[in-house]
Amino acid sequence: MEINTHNAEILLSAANKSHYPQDDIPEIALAGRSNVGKSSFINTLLNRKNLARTSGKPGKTQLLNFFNIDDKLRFVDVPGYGYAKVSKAERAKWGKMIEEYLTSRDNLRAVVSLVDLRHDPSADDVQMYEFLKYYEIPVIVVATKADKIPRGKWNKHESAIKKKLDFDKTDDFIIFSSVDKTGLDQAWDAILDKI
Ligand SMILES: Nc1nc2c(ncn2[C@@H]2O[C@H](COP(=O)(O)OP(=O)(O)O)[C@@H](O)[C@H]2O)c(=O)[nH]1
Ligand SMILES: [Mg+2]
Repeated sequence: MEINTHNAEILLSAANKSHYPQDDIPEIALAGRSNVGKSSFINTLLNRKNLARTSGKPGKTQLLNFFNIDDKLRFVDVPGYGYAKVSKAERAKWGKMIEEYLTSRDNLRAVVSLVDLRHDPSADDVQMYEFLKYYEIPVIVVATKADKIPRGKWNKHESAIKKKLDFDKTDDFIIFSSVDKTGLDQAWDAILDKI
């Protein structure tokens, strides 16, 4: 499929089902802990400096943000998890919103699950991955900030992450950097393969 990535815009923000777009355009959702590099990933894929806001204030976005890409594909930015300063009630609301989207959305083709290549996945990362596997949602694991560790150590970090996640070999695993664009083509290939 030919997609003009220059033709990208934020479409709407949704708190629940009633706000989701109603059509058959395929969606790729993006999930990860706050500060993992999710907004940077979206900006890098769409070759934009600041379409998805990269902010120093994690946990601010509490809605599902839908990005329209050339009327052929949507990215759905799921608010980051694991932000300590969020109340229990807010966390529960967040959980319900994500669960509703992930378990009921027919348009959803795959979830890009972002983890930091430098660190073992957090308990939240593992829980998210298990959740996606349970609901048989295809996952593209994107390990971010690869520029921060030497190339010679990438394999070791990849293995550690896969072990901790109990990684399913039918999923994709992509080492990524929004600084030097490592993994950019691979990420697009994996996404286009799912839609
Ligand atoms: N070195 C490096 N920094 C990154 C990368 N991706 C994101 N960052 C930085 O990590 C911080 C959080 O990024 P952001 O995209 O806002 O994360 P989000 O909270 O997951 O949306 C920012 O300071 C980014 O500049 C990357 O690939 N390499
Ligand atoms: Mg963000």
